[in-house]
Amino acid sequence: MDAYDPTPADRFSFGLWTVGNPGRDPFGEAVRPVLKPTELVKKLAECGAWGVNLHDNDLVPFGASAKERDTLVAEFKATLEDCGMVVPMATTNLFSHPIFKDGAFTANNPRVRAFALKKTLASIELGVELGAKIYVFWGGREGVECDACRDPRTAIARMRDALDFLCEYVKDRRYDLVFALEAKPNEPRSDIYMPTTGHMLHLISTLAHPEMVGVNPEVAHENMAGLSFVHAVAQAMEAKKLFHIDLNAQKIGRYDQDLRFGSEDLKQAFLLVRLLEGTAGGEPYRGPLHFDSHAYRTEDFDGVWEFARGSMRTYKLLKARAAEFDADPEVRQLVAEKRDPKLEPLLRGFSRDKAKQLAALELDASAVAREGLRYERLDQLLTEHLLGVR
Ligand code: GCO
Ligand code: MN
Ligand code: MN
Repeated sequence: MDAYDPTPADRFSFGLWTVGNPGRDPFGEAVRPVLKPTELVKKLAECGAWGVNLHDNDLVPFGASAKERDTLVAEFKATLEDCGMVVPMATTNLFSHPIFKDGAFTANNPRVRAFALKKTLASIELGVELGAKIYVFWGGREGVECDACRDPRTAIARMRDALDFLCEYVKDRRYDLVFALEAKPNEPRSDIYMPTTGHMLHLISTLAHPEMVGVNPEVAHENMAGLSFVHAVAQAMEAKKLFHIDLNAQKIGRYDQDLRFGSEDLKQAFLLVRLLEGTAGGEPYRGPLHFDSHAYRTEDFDGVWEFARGSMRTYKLLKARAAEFDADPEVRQLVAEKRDPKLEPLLRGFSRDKAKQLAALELDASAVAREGLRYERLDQLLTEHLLGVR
């Protein structure tokens, strides 16, 4: 045990579908047996996790009777209690059953949309019963291959209708539950609607209850789109909409790899942890730190628990490195904000007078442009902190 070993105070969570993933892929069968949800909870607790998240069908198989459901839920709750684990987030599987082949809330057939809503209502009940405070919406199949099948505006409107309906439901039931929307650009569909966190942030601003809805950005998904995950998360934080986060790793331009957090692009992972922890002085994120990732298909169950511990340790290692980086006097000096008490008041809060002063401003653009900004030094310092030599 060292300072980087996870404890429940670190707020780390895993999905049942993550450590429980048997390693099936489009080209090959499962390489690991399917463990019972209660077994997964016990092992996660042993690894130092705080929470476990689930889709409805990770716990209650599709089509189970009410009696079977209640037995499974009771057994699961008892195990959570024994292990001191919580369920911070729950979600609905709206992608596995063939009925969802054309999407769920955005499908063209109203019977599919009705089934998706009905399934989500039941799944919200399950989540609330297990104590979840966050409900994630990942529109796995809310997209197209054949784009001519509907006007994309119709898909957006249908998604809005579903979210508005479900917000009202939660309010009507007086549940202490918020929604978090998770974007993904593609996979399993060729194109998924509202493909980035930015798209989701805009959709939220058009909802009937925007205050109840935030985002659940995922490292892999923003990377698949070739975008900066750190910037997406920062925009969500700035908008006070970072309700949840899916941590993993991904190479740009590949299929959704869902790799162990920090196992690709350590620098982005460092900058992400720095942002989430507020070591540079910004407001930190205080929600669950969820790993939505899978162990390599090469692993047996020892490898899976190695993967789980590794994910959490890497986060804590990066948190320590980020704190040291931001405490480094040379770094502080390099990132210190330039001040200009005469100019700064002109830059905020329009008035005709300020516009006039700006028009009359005498500024030697070439002299300003000649200054070197020393970002090479700053970036090298980051690398040296990351590699543990400073
Ligand atoms: C994926 C998604 C999912 C969701 C999960 C919870 O690419 O498969 O990331 O893992 O996060 O369905 O909503
Ligand atoms: Mn995810
Ligand atoms: Mn994913």
